[in-house]
Amino acid sequence: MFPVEKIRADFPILQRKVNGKPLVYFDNAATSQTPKVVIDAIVNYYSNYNANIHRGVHTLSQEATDLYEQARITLQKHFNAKHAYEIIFTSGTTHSINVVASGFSSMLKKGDEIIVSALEHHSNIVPWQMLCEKTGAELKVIPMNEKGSLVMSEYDKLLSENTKLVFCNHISNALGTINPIEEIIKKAHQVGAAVLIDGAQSTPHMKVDFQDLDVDFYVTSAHKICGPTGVGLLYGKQEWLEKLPPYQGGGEMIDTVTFEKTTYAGLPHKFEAGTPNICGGIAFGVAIDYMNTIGFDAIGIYEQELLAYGTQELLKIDGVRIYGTAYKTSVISFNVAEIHPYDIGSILDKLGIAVRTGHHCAQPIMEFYKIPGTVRASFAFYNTKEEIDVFIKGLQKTIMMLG
Ligand code: 7TS
Repeated sequence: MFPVEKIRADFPILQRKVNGKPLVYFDNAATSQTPKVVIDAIVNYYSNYNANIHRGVHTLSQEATDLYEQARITLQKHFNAKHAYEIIFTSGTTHSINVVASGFSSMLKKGDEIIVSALEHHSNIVPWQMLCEKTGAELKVIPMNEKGSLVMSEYDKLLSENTKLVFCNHISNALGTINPIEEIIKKAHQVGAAVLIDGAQSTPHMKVDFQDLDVDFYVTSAHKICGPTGVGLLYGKQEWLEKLPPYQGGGEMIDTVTFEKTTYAGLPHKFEAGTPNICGGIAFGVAIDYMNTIGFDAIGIYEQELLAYGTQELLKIDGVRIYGTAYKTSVISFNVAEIHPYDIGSILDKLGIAVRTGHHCAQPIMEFYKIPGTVRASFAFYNTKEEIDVFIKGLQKTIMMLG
């Protein structure tokens, strides 16, 4: 049996009340909650180690540097990167994608093509559009179908020797669809294109192996995986990170500076200009260690149980339509008859139930279904079937009030 009650005791926020009711937190796809070990690591860092890193001769600086670099190794091991210097700390997924998109602006020209999927978060669309505007490259889109899956036969047709880059999320934030990224990566490589996978929604639910995937770039945010906000990772294969120019200039990312010429530091420092989120990086490592003590296989199985139960109970309610019915993680995006998702979300909040409503930064998906948005309930491994029961009762009450 999955020890959910023991796990829940690790998360102080799950004890609080919202609007006088026990919190039911079903907005995990937006951000996950933080276990006490991660909170303690943050307090411990600022209480005992706070210093700038990589530059001080003094003890605090050396200890902080060791903790930060140890966190990089934790991430390297967890994601099976070949080298620790292929793990770049960033401020999150959005930052990581922008580093790569901006880096490619000197490598693309008119006539080159970039492929994205129809299931992307805006942060994996807009930077590529900006890149196309700068370079004259063209953006092509792998379409989706009614189930919320990518139409892979269309992907085959889009690929050509003009394809230079392919970008896709591992899992859609709006629908939960798990995309066939192994196939996407393999086929892109057959035409010589590089692939970036947005793992913001996959890394909280499954163990990802960068070398096994043979992926060129992989990005995620710590705050989706029980870590703090403002820190994330950019993984790149060594050869790609060496080819890519730095994103920002500043301290920490140089080798030598004169007014005539600056030479850049090696990896990973070339991409880590300025004082980073030191505490965040350390806490990111602690979060990954915490998740591994529970185990990603166990987490995945338990979350699938929550998904199956939640889907079954939701479909008993008249007028419910679920969007995205493909192979997916624990996300349920739905609407009830003609009721506006915002109204449902607002009343659920009064009952202590947190869901997200709206387009989920994935407007093209909403356009596909011709809807303004959905209500999204997204479950994590610390949620329970009892909470789903509270949510279903709350939703029934909401529908009665609005109906
Ligand atoms: N990519 C995907 C697939 C995401 O789900 C998100 C955040 C991002 C990129 C951006 O991550 P950030 O940490 O840089 O902001 N997704 C969501 C969401 O679904 N609701 O709120 C944020």
